[in-house]
Amino acid sequence: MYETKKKYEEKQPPLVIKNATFITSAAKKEQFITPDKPMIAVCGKSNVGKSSFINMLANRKKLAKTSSEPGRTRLVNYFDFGEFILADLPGYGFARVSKGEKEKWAKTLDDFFKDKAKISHVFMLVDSRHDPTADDVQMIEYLHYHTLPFTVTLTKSDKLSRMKLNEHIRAIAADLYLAPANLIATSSETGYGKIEVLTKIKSVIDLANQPLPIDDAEETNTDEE
Ligand SMILES: Nc1nc2c(ncn2[C@@H]2O[C@H](COP(=O)(O)OP(=O)(O)OP(=O)(O)O)[C@@H](O)[C@H]2O)c(=O)[nH]1
Ligand SMILES: [Mg+2]
Repeated sequence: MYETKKKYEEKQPPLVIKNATFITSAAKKEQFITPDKPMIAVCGKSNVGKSSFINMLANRKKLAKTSSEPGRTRLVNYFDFGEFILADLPGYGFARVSKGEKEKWAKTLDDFFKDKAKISHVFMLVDSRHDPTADDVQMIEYLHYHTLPFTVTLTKSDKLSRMKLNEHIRAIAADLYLAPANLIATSSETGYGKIEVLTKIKSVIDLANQPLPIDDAEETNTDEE
């Protein structure tokens, strides 16, 4: 496994993350931040590996708190990655919480995604070992409905053989009505898929930083100051 890790990290990354830092946590929309650079959100069911995915990108073990106990991240946690902001969202679909708490999480997620002008991209994480849950399918429908750009990213792929992983990629893609080539398989244990994720992030940042065409720029400048 260590050899594998080395192999993935030897490739030249398209984007170098040097010093990612924690910015703040938000429990409700009044605490959400308005970043001055592209913001990328990471969502998925609880325990799927969102915080580990963020740590993999940051090259840090403990930037985002991880836990084997599902439902740990109950807040929106913002991280500064230099050229972009990453938002670690509360996981959904955790059974062992009260109805009231579930509703609170759903509201936080809804408030977060409603402000879609702030969101440049969403990494929607799905466990590579299992079929997508009903909550995953609902999340995808939600992202489609709100026309939020997203990439389905499979986690924990180190737990499958290469053959099984390819099988699962095809099956999960079919369940979510996506082309298998649009999914990125990752492992925060080995760094597998990290280059593909960074390549996607680089293209998202480049697109977000492109100047607006003149007409659009005039339209968006009509805000009262
Ligand atoms: N083998 C393996 N384990 C992983 C991977 N990613 C996450 N894990 C483990 O899965 C558990 C949950 O990971 P987290 O990153 O805390 O998951 P999360 O989605 O942030 O969870 P919540 O914040 O509770 O919703 C931890 O025990 C991690 O070590 C992976 O790529 N491979
Ligand atoms: Mg987490």
